[in-house]
Amino acid sequence: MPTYNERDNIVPLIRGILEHAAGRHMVLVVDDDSPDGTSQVVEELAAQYNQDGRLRVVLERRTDEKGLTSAIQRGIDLALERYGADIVTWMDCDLSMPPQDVARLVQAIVQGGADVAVGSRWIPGGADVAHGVMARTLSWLINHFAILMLGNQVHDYTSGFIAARSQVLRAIRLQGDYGEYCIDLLARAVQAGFQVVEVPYICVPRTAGASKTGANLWDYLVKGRKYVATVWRLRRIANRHKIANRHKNV
Ligand SMILES: Nc1nc2c(ncn2[C@@H]2O[C@H](COP(=O)(O)OP(=O)(O)O)[C@@H](O)[C@H]2O)c(=O)[nH]1
Ligand SMILES: [Mg+2]
Repeated sequence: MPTYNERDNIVPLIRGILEHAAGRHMVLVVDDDSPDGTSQVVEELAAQYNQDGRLRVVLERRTDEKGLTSAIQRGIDLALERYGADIVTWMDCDLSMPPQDVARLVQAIVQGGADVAVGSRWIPGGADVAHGVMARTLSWLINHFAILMLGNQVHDYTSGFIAARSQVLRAIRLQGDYGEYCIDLLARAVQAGFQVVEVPYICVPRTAGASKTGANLWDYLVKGRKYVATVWRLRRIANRHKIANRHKNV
């Protein structure tokens, strides 16, 4: 769970996740030393949940590094190497992704046999009621561009709500600064032959705190430029693979 200034969201989010979780599980929060005191409320919650000697809530407070993608990667590394996780899930910690849907993603892997499960706003049953017309239109545009260039195995390339088997995360490290890591991960997972499935979910407005993407067109365009560049890069790699395979088959 990557957090930056999510003090008022993180506690109800973790409680909601733990309420619906089955099997052996734990919540790992990677907080970038948020000035609003997110780390402190997570530590207090961890003290409540970890009483019987079993780790259910763990805080990793980073002071040496900042950024969404590297925070998620740090969480993945700890989950795999220190805690021996078989499946790692991550999401926005602003309550825009409903905590009860975490279990649905995990089920798609455990029961459905998928390697990666993607929470998707852009398939039947999914929706985005969190964002205004401008943000939704830009998301629609970038996702349709990605579908056109990279294939329609995924309809929400910028989801950020993911569950993946350890095998996938050992094969693919996250790249990028912000949401473009998600396009990169999903496209490379599909290209590598992993089974990627989408699970519809409804993205709702954050109730507390502020978005790190911002709310104006400029903020979206600055981030969007990296998303477009990522799609182009992946498309070029896919083309090169196709040409190499054609030569192999001749
Ligand atoms: N650890 C960490 N988390 C971050 C950083 N930037 C954003 N986040 C978290 O990433 C998630 C997505 O950010 P959010 O503000 O919801 O962005 P939006 O969904 O693009 O509007 C939230 O859980 C944030 O707290 C960062 O630099 N470090
Ligand atoms: Mg968000």
